[in-house]
Amino acid sequence: MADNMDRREFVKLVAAGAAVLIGNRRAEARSRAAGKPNIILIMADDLGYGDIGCYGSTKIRTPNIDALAKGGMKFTDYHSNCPVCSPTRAALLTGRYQQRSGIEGVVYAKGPTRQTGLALGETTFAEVLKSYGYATALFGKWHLGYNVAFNPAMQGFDEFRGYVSGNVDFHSHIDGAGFDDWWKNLEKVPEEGYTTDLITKHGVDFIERHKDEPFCLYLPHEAPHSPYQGRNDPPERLPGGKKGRKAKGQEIARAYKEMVEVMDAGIGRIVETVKRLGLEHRTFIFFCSDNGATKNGSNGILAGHKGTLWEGGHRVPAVACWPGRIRPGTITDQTVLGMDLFATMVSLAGAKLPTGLKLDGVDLLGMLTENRDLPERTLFWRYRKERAVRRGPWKLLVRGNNTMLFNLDEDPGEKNDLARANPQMLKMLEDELAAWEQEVSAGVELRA
Ligand SMILES: [Ca+2]
Repeated sequence: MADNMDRREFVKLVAAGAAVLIGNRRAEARSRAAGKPNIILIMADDLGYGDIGCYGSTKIRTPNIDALAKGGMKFTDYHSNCPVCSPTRAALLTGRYQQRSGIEGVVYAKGPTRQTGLALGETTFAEVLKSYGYATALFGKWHLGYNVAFNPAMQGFDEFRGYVSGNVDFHSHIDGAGFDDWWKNLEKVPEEGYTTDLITKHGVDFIERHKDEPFCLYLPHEAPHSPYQGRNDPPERLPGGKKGRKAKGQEIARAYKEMVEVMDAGIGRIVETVKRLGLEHRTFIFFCSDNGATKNGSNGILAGHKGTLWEGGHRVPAVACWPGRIRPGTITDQTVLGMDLFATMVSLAGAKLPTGLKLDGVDLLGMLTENRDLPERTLFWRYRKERAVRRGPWKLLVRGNNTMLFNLDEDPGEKNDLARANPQMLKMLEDELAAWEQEVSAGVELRA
């Protein structure tokens, strides 16, 4: 340090130099990513297999999601990694079974899990895309840690507006434990409005600001998760722990329908923005749910609901749209998991995985754009005392002491247990499950 320069000036100079270096690196990455497709990943919360028009709902109208399906690909066998929120999101963000990051259950607003979250050492798709020059944002629900140390801004998202808990009051934005939960990056910054509308507003604004560079926009919606509130319903959770009026009976069905339809209209505004800016042919849009519906929604022909490993707990709607790349009106019955999206997004961005990072999910790009078959694989779910294994049409389902086997091609409603009729298949899937459980519980690192 020069004698005539005080310490503060010196620190300022070093900081300015570092900022220039970081800025240069970002600019370099941005120029490398120029011309790469944009990514918009939209996820509903607790939306069931029978809850939208293109999946057979006659009660709820979803013309905008239906139009994405018509213009692209509809999945009949897409699954969330878990039948509840946080583990599904851990798998989606990391591209690996959530057992590897230790997020096997809901990160609750109350109790000891409030202090936990997705470890910063985990690599998220946002971090990979950001390092490759993508502008990244998350508007909506995080649910992978309450503490600011676990904030999305620490996990690769340039911008975050939304909530970190499992759900907030759609109007007051108070979480289930009574805390205000509306953030702008690392700070709580309140914002007036209906959660679904705010998510759409920030999404539209982000696309407009980033129309000239590749972006990855993640929009995890709150709809149709409880509390059941439409745009004009009163808040249920009030400041100071006071309780407002809560929807009951028929009001729940009415609010549920409105919640899905307002989300659908918001998706319409996102698509309209993409089209208006001329980005339609270079924007990949993926829509899915994070787990099956509760008893207040519909899982169509499927058995069970959120929180169970019956198909209704995790087989959910999913739609991909990318004009010019995905053939319109395609319906696929290939088995896909939420954790596959990481590898897919990295692939379509032309990016590379960080050295040594190995994903459980597979790249869907060839399947999406050329209708190629995915490699044969065995897939696993584990939640509380339930286990499920899929190989082709076969599903092993373990619920406590009850072990069942179904052929989902013939019996998607899981009514006809074939465990006794097909002991070889049962044994094979049980053995694969035991090997997988040993691998993930032994904490065998996938990093090479
Ligand atoms: Ca959920």
